[in-house]
Amino acid sequence: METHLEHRDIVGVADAVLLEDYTSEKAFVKNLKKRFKENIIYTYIGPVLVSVNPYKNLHIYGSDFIEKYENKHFFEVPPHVFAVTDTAYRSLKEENREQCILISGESGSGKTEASKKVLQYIAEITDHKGSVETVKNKLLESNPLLEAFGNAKTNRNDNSSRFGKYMDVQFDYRGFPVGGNILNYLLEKSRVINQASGERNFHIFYQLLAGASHDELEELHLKPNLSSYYYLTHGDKSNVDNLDDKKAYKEVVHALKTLELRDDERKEIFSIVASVLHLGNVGFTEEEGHAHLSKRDLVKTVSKLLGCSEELLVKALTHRTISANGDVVVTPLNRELAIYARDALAKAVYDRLFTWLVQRLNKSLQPHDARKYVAMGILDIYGFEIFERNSFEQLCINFCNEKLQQLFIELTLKSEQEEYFKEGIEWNKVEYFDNQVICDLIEEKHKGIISIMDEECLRPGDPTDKTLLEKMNNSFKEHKHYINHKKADAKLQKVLGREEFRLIHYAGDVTYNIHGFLEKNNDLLFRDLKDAMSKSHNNIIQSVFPAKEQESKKRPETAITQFRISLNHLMEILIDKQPSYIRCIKPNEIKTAGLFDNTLVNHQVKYLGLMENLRVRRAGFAYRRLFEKFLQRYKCLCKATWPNWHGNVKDGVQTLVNALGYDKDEYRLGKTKIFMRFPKTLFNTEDAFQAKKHELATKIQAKYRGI
Ligand code: AOV
Ligand code: MG
Repeated sequence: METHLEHRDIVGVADAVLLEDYTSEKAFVKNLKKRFKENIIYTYIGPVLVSVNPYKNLHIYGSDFIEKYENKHFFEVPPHVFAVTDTAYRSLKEENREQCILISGESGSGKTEASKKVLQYIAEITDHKGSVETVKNKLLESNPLLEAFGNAKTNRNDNSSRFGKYMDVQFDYRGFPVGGNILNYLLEKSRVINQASGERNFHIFYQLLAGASHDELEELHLKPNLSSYYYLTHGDKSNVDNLDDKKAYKEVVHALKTLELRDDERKEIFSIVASVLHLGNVGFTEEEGHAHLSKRDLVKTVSKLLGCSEELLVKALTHRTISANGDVVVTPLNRELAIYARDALAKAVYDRLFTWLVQRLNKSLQPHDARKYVAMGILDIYGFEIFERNSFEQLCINFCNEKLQQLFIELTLKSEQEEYFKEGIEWNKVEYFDNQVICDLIEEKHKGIISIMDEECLRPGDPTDKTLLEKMNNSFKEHKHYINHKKADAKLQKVLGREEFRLIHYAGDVTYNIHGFLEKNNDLLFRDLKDAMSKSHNNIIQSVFPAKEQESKKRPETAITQFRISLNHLMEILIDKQPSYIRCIKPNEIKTAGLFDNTLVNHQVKYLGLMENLRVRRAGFAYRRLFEKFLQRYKCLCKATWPNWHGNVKDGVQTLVNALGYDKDEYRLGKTKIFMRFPKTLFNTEDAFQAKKHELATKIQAKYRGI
């Protein structure tokens, strides 16, 4: 990709590579701010797009903008997510290269919105008829659908993605989208049963209660009253000002139709959603250490909605069957364990419904024939997050962001290095912070946090969160990125509690509370419940709780190990594709338009490695241009190359730069491209070109007038 140059914005510079003082973070942030104040949210660092969340609707995504970007060279138009998409799309179409658009940034920085713009652009510039149209609608509508089930209001973002998503859009040889495939990563299912203060459960619960008709609700035994449901009352934030749950429900129903889900499937989905709400209200009393259901009627409703036997469900919620050495023992649960079983069921049912939904969408998005297609992948994950209290889920989410940062480092530095190498140009390496050390701390075999956690989960005896933390504290005593409470005291940093540990992530320090780690990682659902579910008449429930699962003797992988495996698989998919990068920045913590918090932005610029990115881009040569393009544009500036150069194109460029008087140190000629070190060199050339163009135009005008 070539460097954005010709377009020099009135406000700030469109490509940070053009900054005079490119090493200064202050100058970089100042440039972003200047542009942000003028509602210009996009800026490049070479080919990387930096986007600052405007927190207001800007009129920059309409059909006028689509037209402005379609089929234009990256450097001929101002920075935009459409320009990045167009470039990737053309490379896919013309060179048949698989693409991926990698979107990163912290929670609330605008990743999901950016991913939607990418898809919107693709949909608008491709064919508008027939089967392609159907595919596009399906692709577009998969978004509100998955957001309804997988997004929620958090304290960082009113529409926060609580799952990771990688979506491939598949194109045929004409460049028309013919299908798609979605991979989903670890849904934050603990949200189903509990939410932090100020947060909500997944959107769909509120949407269903606000949008379903009286009859529909009646059929599901629901009341349109949020406070009736225990699982919705924790966060104490039922209504979000800018979310219209009623309207969203209609969109969900519409999307289900577009994606060709049948009515019976829709009914089963909503039965399951409703069953979770009822399940939350199931209470227990305890007598002599045995749990009893306090509202038996509710279990009847739940079993009806889940299509399973009431008797089996009642038993499974209050008892546990354990088989050991061929003996089968049924023991009653106490109240605490019964509540645990209930919550585990609610989480499992919802989580598996979500995965089922993704698979169902994939079925609907599958191309009609099995030819080989070229794909453009769009990666939109949950961003790095730090809350007041951080738990197992935050560790998973932040680990995922570490992996993505690792990929960014590898691909941006690697591709840059490769280009110099390929073109035979000398290059000195730029130093940067490599977060591999943090990835290792978390995932290294036999030594990392994940290994220790899994070991503790599987250890016979009585492993607890406390023993896990002790082991981690011991193992990582000397590790630079791991702080235990003793180290924290010694360094007089913010004091850590005895249940806490702190990781120095690439994006900031996060204090995790160990409480619940083992349980969440174990992710245990008693077999009695699985058994009851596997015999369900609800087709979805039956398919997501297969009887086979019961038969398997092998212990399933722990939650974090499954996540690690799927992330590493994702990295393998991504590394083979041609990447485009969108780096999202959050301008303030209060979701407000027009407010640019310098400190906050500074911090993100630092950890996203944007300055290193810029330095690498500038260390060698800020600009590069194919010989043909360079010669074509500037040939009028030299008598020998004007109007046409007939020899070898590299010689033509050499002749031209000699005539332009470039200093030896200012440029290099590679094998196919000219590389320039300073912005000024090309600016001067561009200015000379503009002047010449003007002069020629005036001459022509004068000539015509003369006639
Ligand atoms: P995220 O995906 O990066 O966070 P979103 O894309 O959901 O963040 O953006 C958060 C909110 O910011 C959106 O709901 C919009 O209100 C606003 N916003 C973002 N980008 C734009 C834009 N280009 N124009 C206008 N408003 C925008 V998370 O999913 O929490 O990591 O897990
Ligand atoms: Mg998101």
